[in-house]
Formats: sequence, structure tokens, C-alpha cells
Amino acid sequence: LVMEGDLHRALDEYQFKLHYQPKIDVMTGFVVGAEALLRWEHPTKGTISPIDFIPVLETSGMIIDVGQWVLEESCKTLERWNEMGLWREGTRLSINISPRQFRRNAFVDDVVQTLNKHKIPANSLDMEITEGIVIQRVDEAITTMTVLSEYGISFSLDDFGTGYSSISYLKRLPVSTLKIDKGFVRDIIDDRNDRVLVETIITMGRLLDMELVAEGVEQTDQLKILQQFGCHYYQGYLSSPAVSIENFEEILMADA
Ligand code: G
Ligand code: G
Ligand code: NA
Ligand code: MN
Repeated sequence: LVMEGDLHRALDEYQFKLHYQPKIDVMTGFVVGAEALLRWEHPTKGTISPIDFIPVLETSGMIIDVGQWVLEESCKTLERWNEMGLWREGTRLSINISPRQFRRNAFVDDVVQTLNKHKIPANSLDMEITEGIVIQRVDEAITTMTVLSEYGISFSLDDFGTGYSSISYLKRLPVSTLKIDKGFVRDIIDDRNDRVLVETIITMGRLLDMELVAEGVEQTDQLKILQQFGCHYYQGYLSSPAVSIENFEEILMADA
């Protein structure tokens, strides 16, 4: 059981880490970006998954501080990769933004300040959001996203297909990328319904001029189907799980 006090200590004692999972071009196999994923390296319990502590961060409000830490750490990482010549212009690091963090009044200012502090061009950052962000406050969400988009930040709609009214939001939100939930990709070979859904999402996304990222790709046969359907990018164990910054830098160097 994760307690709030443990999470305060985790932040104070630098027990949080970011791991990075490559985003891969479906056709060329090149790394075109990465998703930053939060990890808690507990001194005695080992690595704790965000599934087990993000809900506690959300309900306690601590997600604001931890979310800001994730943003700061991501910008530091981009600064480092820029200095090392590892980060190609036009490629983006994606960070996950929780609804509570996104809805805060100071969110835009904090983001802009953090980018400036680390001299990071806004077009090297992508924000992964879920539909939870727009629930009850669609107009506010659109305003926040529009302002950040004008700076150059892009938005990806995460876990697409798992919510309630995804399609109606597509029309209204300034989202440039759809992430096809790994639940659809898992059985894409054996389950005809999943295969049809994935093809339909890709076709719709492409017609709406969006980019598509398939999540949870583990097998070459899954990748082949995604290639046929015209999916642009993928993430998954077939390429790499999320890895430490050092290991991700090795991936970038091998890819250069
Ligand atoms: O890596 P995986 O177990 O790595 O992530 C589990 C869940 O935790 C995913 O739904 C992911 O979106 C979420 N998550 C990972 N990192 C972050 C983060 O930095 N902020 C938020 N809000 N969610 C995250
Ligand atoms: O909610 P979000 O899509 O951000 O969460 C991504 C989650 O999927 C993380 O927990 C991440 O570690 C996990 N993940 C990444 N690649 C794969 C994969 O190939 N297979 C499975 N089962 N999970 C994956
Ligand atoms: Na995500
Ligand atoms: Mn997802």
C-alpha cells in the first residue's frame, strides 16, 4: 500500500526517475522520439510502477509537484541531449500530463518558464493527455491547448479508444497525434474485431491529418499489419521497453 508520506519523502529524497521508451518510425525503424515514463525507485521495495502510485498522487494533489518535477527533469534531459548532439531537430520528447496538473491556472506559465530556463524549443516537447482532461471543462481545455500549441508544443491523445466519447473530442481539440491503446494492438493478429478497429482508427486519423502511434507492439507480425494499415510510429517491447537515461542514450548513439 502506497502512503502519501512515502511519496513526499520520495520527492524530497530524489527517489523518482524518468525512464524513456523510444518511438519508432514504422517504415524505417528509426527512433523519432521518446516517451518519458515515471519510475519510483524505493530504497527497500525496489522499483514501484506508476499504476500503483499515480492514483495516490492524483487524489492527494501531489501530482502537481511531481508533474512539475517530470517537466523539469524532461527539459534537463533535452538540454543534455542537445548538448551531446543526440537529439535531432524536429523530434519530440513526450511527457504524460495528468488532468489535475493540466487544469491548474499556472500550468501554461510554469511550462513556458521551464522551457525558457533550459533553453528548450517548445517544438521538442509533446504532451500526452487523456480524455479526462476535457471532462466537464472542454472550453477551458481547448484554450489551454491552443495557447501551448501556439508556442509549438504538440498534443497526443493517449489510450485512444478506451474512453467514452473519443470521436466527438477529435473534432474540437488541437491534438496532432492519436495513440492507439495497447489493448487493441495486443490481439491484432488473432482477433478480427481488434484488427478492424485498429485499421479504422488509422484510416480516420490519417483522413483528419493526424499522426498515429501504436502502443504495446511486441511482435514483428503486429508491426507488419500496422505497416499495411499506414500507421506512422510505434512503441513497444519489439523495439524497447522504457529504459534508463544512460541506456536510452546508447539507443540514440546506435541509431545515429
Ligand atoms: O510505464 P508504465 O507502467 O510505465 O506506466 C503506467 C501508467 O502510468 C501509464 O498510464 C502512464 O501514462 C502513467 N504515467 C507514467 N509516467 C507518468 C507521468 O510522468 N505522469 C503521469 N501523469 N502519468 C504517468
Ligand atoms: O498509459 P500509457 O499509454 O502512457 O502507458 C504505457 C504503458 O505501457 C506503460 O506502462 C509502459 O511501460 C507499457 N508498455 C510499453 N510498451 C509495452 C509493450 O510492448 N507491451 C506491454 N504490455 N506494455 C507496454
Ligand atoms: Na502515455
Ligand atoms: Mn497509452
